[in-house]
Amino acid sequence: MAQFELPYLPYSTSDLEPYISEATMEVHYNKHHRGYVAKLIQALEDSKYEDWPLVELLARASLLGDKIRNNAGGHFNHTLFWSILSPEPIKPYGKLLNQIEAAFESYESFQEQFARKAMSHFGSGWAWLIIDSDGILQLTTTANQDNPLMDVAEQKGYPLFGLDLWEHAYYLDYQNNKADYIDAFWNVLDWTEVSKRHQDALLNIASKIT
Ligand code: MN3
Repeated sequence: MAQFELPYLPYSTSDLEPYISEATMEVHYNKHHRGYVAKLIQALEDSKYEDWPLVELLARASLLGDKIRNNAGGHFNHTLFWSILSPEPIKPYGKLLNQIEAAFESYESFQEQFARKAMSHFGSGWAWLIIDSDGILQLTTTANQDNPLMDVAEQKGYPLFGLDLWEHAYYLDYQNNKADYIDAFWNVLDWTEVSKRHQDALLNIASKIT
């Protein structure tokens, strides 16, 4: 049996209000994410990929059928998404803030460029801040449940954070006002976890160079 499970949520489903409602979190975490996990396990049964770790499934997504690709991506993306949200978010700081300011001129300009990237994405998908294999910060989007760790991604890199652009992530709270949802996101994005991911990525890149 494939060992995947719905991750523990480190806050309650009502804690991100008013930015993300309890109703949205209940459907999103308890229904959508639970569904991705169940379908991933089901799809892996009787496939030759049953023992593969999640990162391996993503790295070789091009080999997999749509059902494994979509649900492995769905599980990874949502696990990351819950981990970077917090009712008491820490603002950007330290090395990552310095790198953001160097790459995007200022934190405000970074937010604008991220929002523009996310708004320009048509249909379901995700908007990402990634760090590429050269250590450069990049903004990118992926369709459906794809992500920048997949071999099929146009722009590859290590995701520092992602924003869910599926309508199920915002329609109950913002209807068609995707821009308001993106604005609200900054109020619950916690840079503690994002900075930890940045640190891990830099160490990983350095270990490959030296
Ligand atoms: Mn979602």
